[in-house]
Amino acid sequence: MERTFLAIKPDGVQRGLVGEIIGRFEAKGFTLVGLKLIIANQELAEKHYDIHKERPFFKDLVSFITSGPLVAMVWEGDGVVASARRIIGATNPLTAEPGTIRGDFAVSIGRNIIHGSDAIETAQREISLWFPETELANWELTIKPWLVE
Ligand code: DAT
Ligand code: MG
Repeated sequence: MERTFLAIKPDGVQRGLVGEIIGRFEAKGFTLVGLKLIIANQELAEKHYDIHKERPFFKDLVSFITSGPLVAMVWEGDGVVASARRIIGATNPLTAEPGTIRGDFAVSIGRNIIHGSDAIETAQREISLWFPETELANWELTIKPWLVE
């Protein structure tokens, strides 16, 4: 079953948006299989954003993501990787569509509330980076027949 890694960044936590954001993915019909609030250390943050290490904003990005608690999550469902990216919206919140998380709640690229894996392979890498297998729950929604034909 397809899974993605999502993280409500420290700005989303500080702004009290945790419930609102989790609620959007629950209401959509995806399944939460991993959830924890943690303050990421430098090493974890640098590994997570490894692909951006040559970018000018890398240092600020790592310092922001480690600046306070974030909510790390794994969500499951058919097509969840791409769908979550659409629910999250464009990287720059000013161009993110209204109705998306970034479009509704943010104004700045450096404070864009939430991370979501950009591809299935990226999701697998990020899930194993943030969650040991023992912290993931293998379960099925009892209402699944009302969600999936
Ligand atoms: P996304 O988070 O939409 O996958 P990304 O992977 O390109 O976007 O970049 C990771 C994060 O880095 C992004 O959420 C915010 C920050 N970022 C990206 N581009 C930036 C820029 N030009 N200036 C400052 N921060 C940037
Ligand atoms: Mg990205």
